[in-house]
Amino acid sequence: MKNERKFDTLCVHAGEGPDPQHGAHATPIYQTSTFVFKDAEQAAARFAGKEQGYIYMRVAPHTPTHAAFVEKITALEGAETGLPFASGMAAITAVALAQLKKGDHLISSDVVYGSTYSLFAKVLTKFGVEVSFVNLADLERVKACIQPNTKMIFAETPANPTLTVCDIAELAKMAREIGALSVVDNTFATPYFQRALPLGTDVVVHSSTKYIGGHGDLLGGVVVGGADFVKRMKPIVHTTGGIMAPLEAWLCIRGLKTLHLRMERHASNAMAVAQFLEAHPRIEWVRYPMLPSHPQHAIAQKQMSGFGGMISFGVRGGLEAGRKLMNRVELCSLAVSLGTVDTLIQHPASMTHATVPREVRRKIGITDDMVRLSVGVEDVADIIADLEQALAW
Ligand code: LCS
Repeated sequence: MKNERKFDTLCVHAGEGPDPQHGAHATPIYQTSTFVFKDAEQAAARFAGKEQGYIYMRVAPHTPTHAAFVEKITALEGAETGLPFASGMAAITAVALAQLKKGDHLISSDVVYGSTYSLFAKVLTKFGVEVSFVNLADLERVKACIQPNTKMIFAETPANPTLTVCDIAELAKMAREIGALSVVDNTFATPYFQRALPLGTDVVVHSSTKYIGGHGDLLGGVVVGGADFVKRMKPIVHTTGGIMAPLEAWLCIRGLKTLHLRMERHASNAMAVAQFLEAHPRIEWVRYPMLPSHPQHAIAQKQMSGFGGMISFGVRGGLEAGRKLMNRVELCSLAVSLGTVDTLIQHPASMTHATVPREVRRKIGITDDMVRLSVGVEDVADIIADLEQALAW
């Protein structure tokens, strides 16, 4: 019965129930570093993995608050289990460390969040991992990049900030055929609009800082997937220690309770804003997966049930015009991050993707004129009015 419940019901209820000790309705925050054992035998059994239970906050399942968050996001993604992290970057790092070793080859989307690019290009390569950045929307190019030592295909879709979309099912199939791990960063779409695991992907990662938390007040990450891979990740997590804090786990639980409501509004607002921008004479181009002008519109329609709240666009007049717009907005906040209830505007080339070398940015379409908008859940008329006044010069 529990597993048959609909997505919106799982958002509200999955992983939660009255606390068995006092009947608290909201999941309590277990702010404790350690747990007291009944006796030395029980402690030994827990350390040996012979008895399930809590040990110490760094060790999975961490605390009951973490366990509730993991159970909720696991239910929403259709996963077996998962692990919570201190940030999206800690989550991606742990997946890479669990899967890759010296001499292995990683294929990644050429467009990824700036720190993901740096992790792959500058950190993993230091430890002898080979990395190919490829446009994953071009399956022939991906096929041509496969090597006998390819052990992981990492897809960010829709990608930050170009909103490039790749075919999740085809990439998962390709990875399976060569015995590599397929990973999808589902931060932009969330499980409300896109579920990669039922399409064959092995592992899904999120920056829960974004839509999962939803209110711009936490930093977190999460990995979900099959029990075998998560089990393989645990020694990495336990020794590197980049786990989520209990308050953050609780904020993620609270955020997920309204994920379905927020995502609907983010998406309908974003559609209206994208259409407004596309028709505006000062706007050179707009990238949003719902628009037929999006290069992978058909793939987005096939694998997503909605297109989210992220838009990128260019203002006629290039970087200077984009700066002018960002300096003139009043309701929108000039800030990085995304997926918050309020609308955020930023410039990828000098902010979120400044660590990506300029020639790489140019090649993959992170142009200097690009402005990125994370459309919030305000009244859309106010968002459009703000952009309109900011573009009236
Ligand atoms: N994956 C994606 C798709 C992201 O957009 C980000 C952060 C991360 C992973 C890393 O997550 P974090 O460690 O920050 O929780 N993206 C950001 C952005 O576009 N602006 O600021 C952060």
